[in-house]
Amino acid sequence: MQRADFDRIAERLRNWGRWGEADQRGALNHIGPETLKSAAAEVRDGKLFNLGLRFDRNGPQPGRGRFNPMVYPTDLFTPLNPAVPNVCFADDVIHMPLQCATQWDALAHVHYDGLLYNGCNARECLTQKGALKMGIDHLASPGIASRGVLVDIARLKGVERLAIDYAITVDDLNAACEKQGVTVGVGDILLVRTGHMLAFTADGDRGRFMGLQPGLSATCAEWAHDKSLAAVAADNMAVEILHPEIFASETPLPFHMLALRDMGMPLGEMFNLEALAADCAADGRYAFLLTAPPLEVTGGFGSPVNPLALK
Ligand code: UVW
Repeated sequence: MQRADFDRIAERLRNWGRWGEADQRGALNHIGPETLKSAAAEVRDGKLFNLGLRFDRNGPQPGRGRFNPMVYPTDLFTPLNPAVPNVCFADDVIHMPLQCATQWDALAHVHYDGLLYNGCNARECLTQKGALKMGIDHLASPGIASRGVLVDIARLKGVERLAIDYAITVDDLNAACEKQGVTVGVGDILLVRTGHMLAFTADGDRGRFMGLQPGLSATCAEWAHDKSLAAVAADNMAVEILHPEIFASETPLPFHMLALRDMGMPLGEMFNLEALAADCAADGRYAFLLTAPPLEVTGGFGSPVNPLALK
């Protein structure tokens, strides 16, 4: 995408000031009491789906840059009272990038032209102590829960997984909603299934999972804006398509920039949608209650999350 085209879209989508000059929650402001009540009303069958990957050494990171979590016991068989040695506890510590597996991107995660969401100056906000503004803590309190809607683009296209160079279009999103008989409403969180997760969970191919991948095209940000979505999450690493031509352009990661920086819309990555998608296809219900609270890491640029879908 040429920078001039990107700028035209960015200007139309920009939510700066919409929820006040001091706002740090962005599109999550779309989630009001009505959205939460409609989300709760989607729980009818008592079904629960865990959309998170495990946090351990066998995670999706292939070993360059970000790494997989390392968990060490710090106490094992430690007596609570040395005088009573048969009553013990175990504790542990984890060393991990906040971005290594299923996670939310904070609004501070990306920026361009020196500015973050709501016009925050990146040089002033992004510090060695973390994000002084737009950190994940602002998304974590009071948390992220809403009505979730799954759009299964792989199923729409009749494939197990999309080809790695497939860019999901606005037409695809509309066609999936129509085929699935679901509408998205104000404050909903959209979950996009590409099938790319299977490169990791079925094939164990971390390099492929974290490499070039299918995902949303930049113009899908306009759809998300016009639908007043609160957040978008997907089963790949980047939500958007990762393609060499886009990386080489003037606007690498354009969906990230439009969503996080211009719209203030959080992105959820590496959500494992396989079991949920199979169930949605079986019962024809693609909407559910989604709870996905980030950890309240002060100034964090992201957070691991263990999202749950309830139907
Ligand atoms: C980057 O790689 C910058 O972002 P993400 O992990 O959010 O895709």
